[in-house]
Amino acid sequence: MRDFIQALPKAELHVHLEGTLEPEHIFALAQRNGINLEYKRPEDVVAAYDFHDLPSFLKIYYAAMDVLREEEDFYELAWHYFQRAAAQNIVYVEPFFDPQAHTVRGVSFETVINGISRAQRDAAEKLGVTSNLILCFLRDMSAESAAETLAAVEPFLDRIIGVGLDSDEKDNPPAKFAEVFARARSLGLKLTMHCDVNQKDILDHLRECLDLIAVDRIDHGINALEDPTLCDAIVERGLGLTICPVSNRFVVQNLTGDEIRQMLAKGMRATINSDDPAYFRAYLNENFEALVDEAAFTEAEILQLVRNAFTVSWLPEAAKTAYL
Ligand code: ES4
Ligand code: ZN
Repeated sequence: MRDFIQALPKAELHVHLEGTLEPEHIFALAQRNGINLEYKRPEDVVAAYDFHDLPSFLKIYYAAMDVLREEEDFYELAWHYFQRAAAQNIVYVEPFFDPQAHTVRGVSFETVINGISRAQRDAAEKLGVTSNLILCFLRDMSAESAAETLAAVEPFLDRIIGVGLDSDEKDNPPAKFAEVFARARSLGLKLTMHCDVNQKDILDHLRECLDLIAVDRIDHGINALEDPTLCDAIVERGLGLTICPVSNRFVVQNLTGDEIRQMLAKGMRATINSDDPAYFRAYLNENFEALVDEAAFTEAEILQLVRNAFTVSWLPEAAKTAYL
């Protein structure tokens, strides 16, 4: 089964580039940038990964990215991820990045996007891994800050394919960002949003995603299963859901194997993804392997999940068919 998973050409649609920052790289960047770490060795960093819910994860995630300062740092971050992707036979990625997490620290938007874009070009040329970038707004920041971020990206519109919404979902509903997402759509960008498991008001968030924002995809979205009307709407619109099994195991203590099967049975286009692989210690193949080990997923199910990812990707139709 491991060989089967490894050999399949795959797409990944839900991976935060900042969530691919490996402990060894945190140390190398801290040294290069003259930053003092409170840890002595990379193993100590991993030992301090104590996630039991989203806020406990986000605290560690934002603290670590302080080592990312220069364009070269962002280049290396993305380049290292693309190398891992290539090694796992991932041929296409739509990675997220969180510009506001850097601009609030005084790192310019240009520094971030130039480093990442250069790694994308090198990955396409040297590794055969192609990618289209998704800019995520931080939902625990203001709608005004999101609007300013969108304005900052306008000179770089050809470098991103869509916008997303991540960070702490509690009391930060999709409606808060209706205006900025409408503006993003008018600029020709695709729209997606995190609808995370176990958030209160999650069904309201999902309904807002569909009815108010009219998203092109949903990140996570497992709770849709609680409402048949939502499931029907998702099937009817052919919307993809980017499920992250190992991330869910950390954040909500559930791998969601049963729920993924229910989605497939209903014709909902579930896909498998790694979310923050450096933190959850599982890249894409390990997420599939977890489904095999813990929920006995079959080759046919894995194949369906991989095909779904290409189908609901934002590749041009002609490019998709090459993979399907
Ligand atoms: C995230 Cl697991 C998760 N949830 C929400 N926002 C995020 N950003 C990075 N990882
Ligand atoms: Zn995520």
